[in-house]
Amino acid sequence: MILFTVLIVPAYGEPVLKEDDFVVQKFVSGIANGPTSMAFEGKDILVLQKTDGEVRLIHNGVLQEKPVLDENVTSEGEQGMLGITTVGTKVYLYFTESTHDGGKPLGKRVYSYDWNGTVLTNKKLIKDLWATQIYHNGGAMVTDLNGSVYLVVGDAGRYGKLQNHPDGEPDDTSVILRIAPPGPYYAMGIRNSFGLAIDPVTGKMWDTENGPDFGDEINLVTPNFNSGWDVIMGPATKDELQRLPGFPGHIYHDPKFTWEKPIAPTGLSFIGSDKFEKNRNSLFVGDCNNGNLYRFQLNDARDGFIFHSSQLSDLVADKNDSQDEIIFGTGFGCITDVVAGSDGLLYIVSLSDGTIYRIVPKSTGEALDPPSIEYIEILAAGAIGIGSLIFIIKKRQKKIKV
Ligand SMILES: [Ca+2]
Ligand SMILES: [Ca+2]
Ligand SMILES: [Ca+2]
Repeated sequence: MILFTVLIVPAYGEPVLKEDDFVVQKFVSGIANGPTSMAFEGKDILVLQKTDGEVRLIHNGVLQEKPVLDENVTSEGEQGMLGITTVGTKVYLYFTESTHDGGKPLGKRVYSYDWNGTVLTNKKLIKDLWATQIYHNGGAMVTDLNGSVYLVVGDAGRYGKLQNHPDGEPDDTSVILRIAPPGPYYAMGIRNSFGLAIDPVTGKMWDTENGPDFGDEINLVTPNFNSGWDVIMGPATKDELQRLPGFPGHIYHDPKFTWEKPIAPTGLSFIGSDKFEKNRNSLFVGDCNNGNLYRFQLNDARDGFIFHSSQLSDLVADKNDSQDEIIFGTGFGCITDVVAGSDGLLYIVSLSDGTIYRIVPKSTGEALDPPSIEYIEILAAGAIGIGSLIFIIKKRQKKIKV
């Protein structure tokens, strides 16, 4: 006698969008070991795995089994394979390198590689940062409109001049560094950050910054920016401004938006494509604590935000303020990256779900390339005689629902 049951395992933690004009698709799931960041090379996607130091390829919407690179990383806390950006076929990676995965730390390092369509080759050391800490290593990288590459590094537990203390020599902590071509500190006074973005219209840089138990921020990062840590987090008081020793040549600016209660903001992105025509004047921001995707409306000068709610017009989400106006979607788990794709769609990397979600305007219909794909796990369990077998079949199906 054969018993055979088929179960369709329901998808876990499905994201929901607040607007009917868009749908969210599970683009690729089953990314093991904590996806932290992704980047496009043409239509291909390179995605980083935090804890094993692998870079995986998504080709035609399918996660390829063999990694295109496998580095040795420490991964405790906020260490691991952390940041990626590209300049043509040149790929820059930032990670906490070690003797072997989980082994003795060697340093926070940026390497460049060449992408040949199959693997990352020609590894070259670009920047060796002095030490790796369990927390506040930063990680996000970005390329500006001129092709210059930037990296954000957190305070790594240091308290010197770069953290707005009177003493303690600069040591490449709490900064945004121009990595290629090498340049002076672009910004300092940053506690920690997981997000950098370039406005495709103005070319200006924006970041997210993580406060301690208050004061998560979104900043417009002008050249020689001082973000204020560890004297100031969130908008400055007069007293704090007076106490700020500052750093030569660097100018303090308040954030463009602050959360009083921590949300752990991470990746952020503008999207300039025709497919998001109504959102070209928006900045999308992800968080890790609540699984929210936020959308901020830019002002005409694109140097700040517009709010309709009086609660948010003071540029602070105080702990009892409604955030309805800025929440675009929920249920994404711990978002680590938000990326405008080369196909004009918006991609959301979820570390906790091991998934890349994709946001598609309904108006674009099904005529998308590559077609959206979802994985449905069918668990087929059968008992045959005295033995039993469990088959897990991953069946790929084209998703037609738009
Ligand atoms: Ca590895
Ligand atoms: Ca700040
Ligand atoms: Ca407020």
